[in-house]
Amino acid sequence: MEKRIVLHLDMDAFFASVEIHKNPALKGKPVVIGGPIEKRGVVSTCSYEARVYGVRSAMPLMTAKRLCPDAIFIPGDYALYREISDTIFTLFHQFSSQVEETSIDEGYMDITEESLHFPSPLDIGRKLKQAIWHSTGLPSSVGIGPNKMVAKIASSLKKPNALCMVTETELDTFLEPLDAAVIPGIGKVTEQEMARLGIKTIKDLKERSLQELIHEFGARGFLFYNQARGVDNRKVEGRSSPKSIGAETTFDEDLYDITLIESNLASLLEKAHRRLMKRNLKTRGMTLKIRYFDFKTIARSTNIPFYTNDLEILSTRAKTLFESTYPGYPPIRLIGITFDRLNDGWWQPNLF
Ligand code: TTP
Ligand code: MG
Repeated sequence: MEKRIVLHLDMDAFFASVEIHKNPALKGKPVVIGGPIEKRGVVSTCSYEARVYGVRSAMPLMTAKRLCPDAIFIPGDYALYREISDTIFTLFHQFSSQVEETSIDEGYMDITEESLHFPSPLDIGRKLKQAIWHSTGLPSSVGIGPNKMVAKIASSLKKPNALCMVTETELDTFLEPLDAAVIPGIGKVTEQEMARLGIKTIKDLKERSLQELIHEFGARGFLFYNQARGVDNRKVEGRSSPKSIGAETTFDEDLYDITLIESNLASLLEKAHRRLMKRNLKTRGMTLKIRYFDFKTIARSTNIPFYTNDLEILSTRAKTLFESTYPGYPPIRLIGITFDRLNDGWWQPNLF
């Protein structure tokens, strides 16, 4: 594998930082996103001031309240975070042509080529952080390394407001003293299993033979063996997810009966929705396509201010879009509905 330089960006306390930027009176205070407190729910994220008290993402709000009674609880404004995320990634794409968005506030870019134009790759990281700061007022952390794993560890270690680079020659001295649990993919359970085997640091992990690791962890043992040596050959690549998902149908004969067309549209919508669910995706955009009897084809789009996979919301939107598009003539030959602006929804908190 030829040498690469990979940059990882992760915004600091993203949702909380947006709220603090919006209302500077919150600066320096423990801020918890997720609420309102009397409803059941979990912490989406919290400011670093709240983390001192042990508050963490995905923790029940009641627990957060107990740990940090003085925290300021703010219900999330998801549409706003999404919008700011779009701004951040628009900037992100300006720094490299090889970019991979991995969540609402996190992504990788391959800067092997771009680095040739700067004294150090760190300059790219610094410029990126500044660009984000100037256009959003938000703090971010950047890690740079010879691969994705090292870049991610580098950005997370010195959070918040980190800018950290690890070169090939520094790899061993950087990794060895760290807890094995900093390796992405080693969760609580694996961490405990490793502890049982006397493995705490990456150095400990490195001292185990490949055979032993495979014996203990199966196929993952091989992965751990490589990771302990700072080896990670995953490429930075754009989403493999589709850009859009939809369904369309051509009628046996051209239709102008609105009720009939609407019921066809409803079943197409359900079909497209099933495809969305199957791929575990959500959408915030929808396009209606209509081809008339004379093959003239039109497309009308609508935006949804948040990602959703809710059938009812999508059905209502589709119906409204159709009603505002089709006046009852001319006869329709083909109709289709497409969900675009897709994203995985794993990080979307329940409260939205
Ligand atoms: P993270 O990057 O994991 O967290 P963060 O940006 O808040 O804090 P850090 O400085 O440690 O990076 O997630 C990004 C956003 O995604 C976060 O601000 C809120 C949301 N999120 C949830 O809603 N639920 C969750 O369980 C997690 C982990 C994140
Ligand atoms: Mg983050």
